[in-house]
Amino acid sequence: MVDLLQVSLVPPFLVERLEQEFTLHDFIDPADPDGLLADIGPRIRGILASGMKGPNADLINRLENLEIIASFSVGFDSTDVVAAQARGVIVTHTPDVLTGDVADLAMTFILMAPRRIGEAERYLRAGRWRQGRMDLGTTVRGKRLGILGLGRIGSAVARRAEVFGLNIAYHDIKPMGDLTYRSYPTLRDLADASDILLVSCEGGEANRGLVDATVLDALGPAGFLINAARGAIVDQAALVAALRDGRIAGAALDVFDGEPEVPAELMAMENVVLTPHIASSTHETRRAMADLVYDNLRAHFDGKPVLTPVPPQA
Ligand code: 8YV
Repeated sequence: MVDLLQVSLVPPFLVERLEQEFTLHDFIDPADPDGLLADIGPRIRGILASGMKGPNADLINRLENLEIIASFSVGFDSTDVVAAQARGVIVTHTPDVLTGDVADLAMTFILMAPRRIGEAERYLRAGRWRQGRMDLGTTVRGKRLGILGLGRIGSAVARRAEVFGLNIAYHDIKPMGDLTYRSYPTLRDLADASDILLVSCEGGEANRGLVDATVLDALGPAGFLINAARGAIVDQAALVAALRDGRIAGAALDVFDGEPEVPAELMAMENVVLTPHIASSTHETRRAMADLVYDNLRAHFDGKPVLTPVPPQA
């Protein structure tokens, strides 16, 4: 059986399925990584990774017989793809199958933050309804939604947001062809022209801190920030400061820089919706992601082309 190194937690049903056809070695939190690699390293031909954790260049380069890294995620920022591809190692991810659920959560956030749904629920549960009515929320209909990154997920959110009467614009590094949505040349211009700013671009070093204090100030005191992409795309300290000082109105966040740690200051804020990276966490989507991880590995080791390779990054 082919030997695989598992560097991240994935659902048990994927582990069980893989274990029927592969030998899986647990490398999630190894007590003695060097000792383990000295023992099994030469046999490892594949790595099982996720959006939370993937192999760095050091690990990739120590596995001389590595052929493929299969990530249980659409985002591949946790894996050093450039190092892998430089060595001819294939990297696969799980696009498309999770687009609908991630877009649904982002659309939910777009409604939740301005309508103060999280706050309203806490208000009721705390028994405060008896003392009076909660303050008013803000309607989303007719508001301007700015999308940073109009890829698969950004476009799927745009389609949903149209139904809710939002006016859509975007900023993307790639040309998007003939779209009815207005494109802004810079993220700052987009933020300036938005009531709600959705972060929907790739993670990774190139996009670290892209949404900084100047972008948040351009969004302004009536603006909301939505992020279900990667925490590090937003300068988290700048976001906390902008929320604390009322320089933006609120935020809804599924991802954090340094998750699962979440800044205590954010947790204490009423005008912030917080969820623990659940955008793709449905039974249906997680099964589909698991199937795609399996299918990619199976295809590769059967000598066939993989289904969903990460395109060349360098
Ligand atoms: C997963 C993700 O939560 O697809 C991604 O990029 O971040 C998520 O779907 C993650 O891969 C699970 O570890």
